[in-house]
Amino acid sequence: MSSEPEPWERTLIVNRNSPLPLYYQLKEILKAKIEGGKLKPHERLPSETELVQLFQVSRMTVRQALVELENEGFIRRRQGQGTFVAEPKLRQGLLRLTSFTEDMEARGLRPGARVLAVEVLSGEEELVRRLKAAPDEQFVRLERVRLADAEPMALEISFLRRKFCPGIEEIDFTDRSLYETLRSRYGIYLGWAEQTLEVKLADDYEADVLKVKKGLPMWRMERLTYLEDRATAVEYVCSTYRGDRYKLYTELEVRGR
Ligand code: 16G
Repeated sequence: MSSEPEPWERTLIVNRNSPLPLYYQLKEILKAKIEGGKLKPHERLPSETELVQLFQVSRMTVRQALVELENEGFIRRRQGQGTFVAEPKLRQGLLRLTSFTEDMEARGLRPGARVLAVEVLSGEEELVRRLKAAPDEQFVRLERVRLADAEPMALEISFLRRKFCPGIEEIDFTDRSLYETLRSRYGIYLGWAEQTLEVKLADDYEADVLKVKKGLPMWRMERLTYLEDRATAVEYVCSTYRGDRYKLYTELEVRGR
């Protein structure tokens, strides 16, 4: 009657003599199962009560481990349904100037957007300064929630110098790439960008539009995008990407080799 043991039976027991807190040990054990592929995306985790019994720890310990695993994007908890292993994070390279649409298509995901606002602005000193524009220039502000297979991934607020794309405020960007539109309709080829990255916590507004919990760690990216001359800035973007769905990737080289 002996069959393959359940993966849970082989579970490493938390070490009570370790200086590491029990919740942390439990979290690391669960994380290792997820990262090692023993627990697959969408698979259901044992309930809180079952975890209490399996690991012989308190309910508080289990809860704290689950809260942190959720904040780090390893699991999803669905009200009334249980706890499930999340999809692996999307790996976003930092070296190529790509559009959201290109990034999603390269991964086999369907790109989309929910347009929250489009407006024409003028007399914006801050934008004039950032984009090195003339003081009387107009800008188009486009605010979108970006979707991957209908799941909200990021909030993007783009400011475009209107003189390069007059009338762009009339276009519906629900199912359309901004960069592709700049190329095909306005003959604007973006060639270079500067980007900064910071960490922030989701505020009320971001939590609401991205359907995440307030306080979720987020990547905040600011991008200034230039024409191929690397001198004429066309777009300034402030984006907030979900920290639980993205990991950033870069390559490093030893100098001088
Ligand atoms: C990327 C860009 C954003 C750009 C958008 C255009 C960041 C960090 N990067 O998400 O600057 O506006 O692509 O995407 O936000 P689209 O061509 O699919 O509209």
